[in-house]
Amino acid sequence: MFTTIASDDHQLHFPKGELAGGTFVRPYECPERWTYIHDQLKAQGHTEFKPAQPLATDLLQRVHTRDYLQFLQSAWSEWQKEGFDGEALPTVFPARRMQQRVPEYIDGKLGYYAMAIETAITAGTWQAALSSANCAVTAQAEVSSGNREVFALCRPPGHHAAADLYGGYCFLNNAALAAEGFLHNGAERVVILDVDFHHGNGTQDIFYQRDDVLFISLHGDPVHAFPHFLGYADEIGEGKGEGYNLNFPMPPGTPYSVWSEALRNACRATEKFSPDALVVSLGVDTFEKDPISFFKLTSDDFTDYGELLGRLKLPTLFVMEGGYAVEEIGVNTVNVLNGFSAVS
Ligand code: OKP
Ligand code: ZN
Repeated sequence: MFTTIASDDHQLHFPKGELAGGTFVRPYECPERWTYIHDQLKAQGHTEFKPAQPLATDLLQRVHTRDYLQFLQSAWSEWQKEGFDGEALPTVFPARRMQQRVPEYIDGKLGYYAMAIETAITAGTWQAALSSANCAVTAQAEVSSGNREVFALCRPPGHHAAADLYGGYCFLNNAALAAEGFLHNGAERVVILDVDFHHGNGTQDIFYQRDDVLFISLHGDPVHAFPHFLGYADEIGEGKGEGYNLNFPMPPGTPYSVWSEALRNACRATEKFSPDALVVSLGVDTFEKDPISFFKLTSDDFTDYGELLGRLKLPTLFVMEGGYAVEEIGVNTVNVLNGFSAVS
């Protein structure tokens, strides 16, 4: 039986609008996602839930910059101070040949710290993002103390958030914080395996120059898929991090037969690295019916790859990322955990 670390505070982040296709739509990343997963865990006998403990500030600062954390905490009040009616969204960016310095006015700050504009900041965003990070790190501590079946039901997700960038529904990088937590608790090497449909640009960037965390991501080719500007196969790491970043971009329509071959390669690379812990950035937006993604996994495929992960026999933490076919998000997520349990 899996132990789930979850927090009700996720519901404090519920933006009304996401800019998609040129209009505001109800955000794909919505509170019911959490509820469907929560209910499915209970329905399938994963009935142990534990609350999140507050994480240490110095851990937070190992992943994110101080100025970025300060920005996230004060963005909503700075926005409100201007008397704006809507939710906080950026409109202007430090694009090529413009200065990379932090302005004082909130419009400028939003653009400076954003990597995408679909993600609104609202009154409860910071508290929700922090609760999500707390879930990841509390769950990591649970794995470090010997529990072999732990799931961090994080919402909002984290893998697009870099040291000083938010966007793609992400604010704090939950998986990166968990990896840092493992290192802090004595691990020498950690693998972060990102199976979300989207490339984990934030996680890649955070560990790009390091050889103690191997980042592996399977995702929609950025030529066609968000986040578009990172996630190519030639991104292999830099400096002493060279060789410790591994991307598997795949084209529209990719079926499980192809996707699972990439996962087998990822598992071989993981074994070769011989990590002390594995963090799985678990997004289930690889599902065939996902409304914003283009892979073709079926619900049974999730069980199958859960088994592949279980066969690694590593201390493993599952951290929730994306998945937007809300009716099936619970089943697909729990299928991965059940597959893992069946063999581990
Ligand atoms: C977050 B996670 C859709 C464009 C994509 C952002 C997607 C963020 C995905 N109109 N918008 O990796 O699941
Ligand atoms: Zn995703």
